[in-house]
Amino acid sequence: MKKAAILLVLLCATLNVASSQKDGILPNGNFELGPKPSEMKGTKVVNRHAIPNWEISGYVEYIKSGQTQGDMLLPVPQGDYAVRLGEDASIKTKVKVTKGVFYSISFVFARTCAQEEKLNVSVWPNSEKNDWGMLPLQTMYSSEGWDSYSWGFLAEANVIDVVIHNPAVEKDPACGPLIDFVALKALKTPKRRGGKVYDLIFSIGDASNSCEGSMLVEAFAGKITRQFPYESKGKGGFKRARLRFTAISPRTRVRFLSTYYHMKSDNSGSLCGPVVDDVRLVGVRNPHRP
Ligand SMILES: [Ca+2]
Repeated sequence: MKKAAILLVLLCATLNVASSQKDGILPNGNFELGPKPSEMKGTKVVNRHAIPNWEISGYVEYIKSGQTQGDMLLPVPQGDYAVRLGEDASIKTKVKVTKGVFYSISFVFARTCAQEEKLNVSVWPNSEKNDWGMLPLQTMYSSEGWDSYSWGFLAEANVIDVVIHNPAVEKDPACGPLIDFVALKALKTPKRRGGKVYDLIFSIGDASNSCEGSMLVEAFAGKITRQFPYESKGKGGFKRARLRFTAISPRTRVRFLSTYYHMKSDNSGSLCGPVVDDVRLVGVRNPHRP
């Protein structure tokens, strides 16, 4: 009896943690909880509310690790299950956040058979017109066959909808990307003003994964673009880089681009590239000093 009581207390504690969103994975953001067999037709999910914590629309499949499609293994990025977004399909979840705070939403995806895939990440409510993240999934940079993406947004309410949508109209509806491990993180943002000078400071390096060669990272901020070369031996290492720019509006888009294609030198045929890390924004008090 005592054991049962302790178990109940633990269970309540767990439920309490799950109901208010902290930094990290969203409730069932790894899709390990799935539909009942009666809510699926083959791999296709047939009930909008069959996946706990999520609402689906369109051709959504629930994929178990090890599953194949023809000769192709469908790589589940994390755990035993992931969802696959087919033609014009989307998944949506409600998240408790803090109004006025910036967040980044991240997820892991794996491409399957479609050539040019894109995912549209959006949140609701959103007072800004045409403000969503259209993320092209064109290259896989990790040898395991999946990669992670993130997108930043401002929470305009204390409860928001997060939507991941595959806008593609493929000939084969079952040809979309696998999605897994959807997570949210609150971002600390410095107060920014138009006309003020900032330094964008970051590290460029390699992941010690046999990705060798002359690499080039282009950084964009405000009206400024600069190229930062990095010689990679594929054995780890990094250098610090700095881009000084003047903010032209209260919100400035910052972008990094890897200019070249690289392949690992281990004959795996995997595409790879430079690593950008530890990005900081620092206000410059005396911009005329070097
Ligand atoms: Ca999973």
